[in-house]
Amino acid sequence: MKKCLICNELIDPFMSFGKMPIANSFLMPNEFKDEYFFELKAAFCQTCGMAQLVEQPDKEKMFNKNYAFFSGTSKRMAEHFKEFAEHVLADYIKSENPFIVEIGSNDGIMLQNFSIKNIRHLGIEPSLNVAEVARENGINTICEFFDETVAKKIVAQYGQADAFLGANVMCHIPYIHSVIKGIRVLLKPDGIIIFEDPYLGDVIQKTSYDQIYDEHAFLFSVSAIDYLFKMHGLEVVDVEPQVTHGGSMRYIIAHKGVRQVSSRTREQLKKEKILGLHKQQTYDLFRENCERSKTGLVALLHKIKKEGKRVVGYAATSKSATVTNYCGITPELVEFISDTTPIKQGKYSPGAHIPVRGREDFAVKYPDYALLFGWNHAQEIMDKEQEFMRSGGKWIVYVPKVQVL
Ligand code: JHZ
Ligand code: SAH
Repeated sequence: MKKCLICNELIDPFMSFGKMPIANSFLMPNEFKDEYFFELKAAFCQTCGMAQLVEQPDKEKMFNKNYAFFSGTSKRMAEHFKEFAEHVLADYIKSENPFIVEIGSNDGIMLQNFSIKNIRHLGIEPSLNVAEVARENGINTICEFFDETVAKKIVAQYGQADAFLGANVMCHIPYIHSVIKGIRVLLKPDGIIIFEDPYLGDVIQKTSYDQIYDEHAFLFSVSAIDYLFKMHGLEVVDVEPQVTHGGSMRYIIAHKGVRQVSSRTREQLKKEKILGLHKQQTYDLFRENCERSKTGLVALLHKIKKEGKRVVGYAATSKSATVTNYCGITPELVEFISDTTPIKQGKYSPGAHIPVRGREDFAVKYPDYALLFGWNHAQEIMDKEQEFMRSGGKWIVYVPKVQVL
């Protein structure tokens, strides 16, 4: 049995999704034979309540100079991070010359909102290609994996931070204790930690099992995050549910005793109890829901294939690696995946080896169905694909249930 990454107690997986590749490793046919796979197993710790992967590939295999996810591909997300940055400045920053630090800053989608106002900032981004996009836009970025050692270097060079921010990155880091020790060194005594990640409650309620893939070492809940930060003399003082990425939670954390804990935090903790996030049987039920979703999607794709209709995937998301590999979706069922990211185009999807092509190929001859792998961007995508729908094209979605729209 494996040990919990948070509290070191024994954990037992509640489900295996089978062999999985690196979700953001798009490849060429000559690379198929050496493709890396690991077993994607998820567990829930009965002691501290943290949902986590049992095995995760080395960080350099996932985050490197060829990282395929560029945050700027979604306009809606750029607006979201503008609002995030404005909220931080309006409600949490008091000092005159603040210093803002963000980990997992990627192409600078969030920090650009600080740099444009000439606010002192630093991004920490280990994937060199995306870090370089940020640097080209004048965003101060170091190319490192943040941990306690890096935190000490930052303090020596820049001094302590007023705010420590992160989006869709804290849940990616299995060595999270070192990250939190680093935050303690880096953060001013009255500083604030604000980060957001896909929320376990939404994943359970919507059976959005595709949030489980190599990069997501954890699926956070308020109770597990509070447990974890309290181990380090910090505490959750507020929470703000978000609609992004299919349902996320923003955590606002401070040194213990410095700020009042909001009633919203206590209410969310109560909701988690009602939802049964602390119970093993919730995860057993989730597994059954995943299996049902898989059976339904596979049956639908085979039925469409028999009718001689065309299906194209829409958005070669990281999440789609779990769906295609767990459900066994091959290029026979899904002709290609349309995606706007240049470095994914002309390559093949990890594991399932479905060709990835630019949006032009989607628009040149609309398919009968588009399988919406970017379901979390449904609004943004459907707004720009009106023509596809007018041509009679239909969407296939699988969250919260398999259906044709
Ligand atoms: P999207 C990534 O997940 C990885 P992914 C990571 N682990 C994470 O947690 C979240 O981001 C934050 C395409 N697209 O945002 C572009 C279109 O083609 O759901 C991208 O390839 N057309 C860090 O990969 C992909 O979708 C469009 O109109 O699951 C991004 O997918 C839009 C809006 C997107 O993230
Ligand atoms: N914050 C952006 C990017 C999320 S992608 C957004 O929400 O869109 C996750 C990013 O975290 C990747 O760019 C990856 O390179 C980075 N990352 C992974 N481990 C990290 C670590 N230890 N320290 C800092 N960044 C890390």
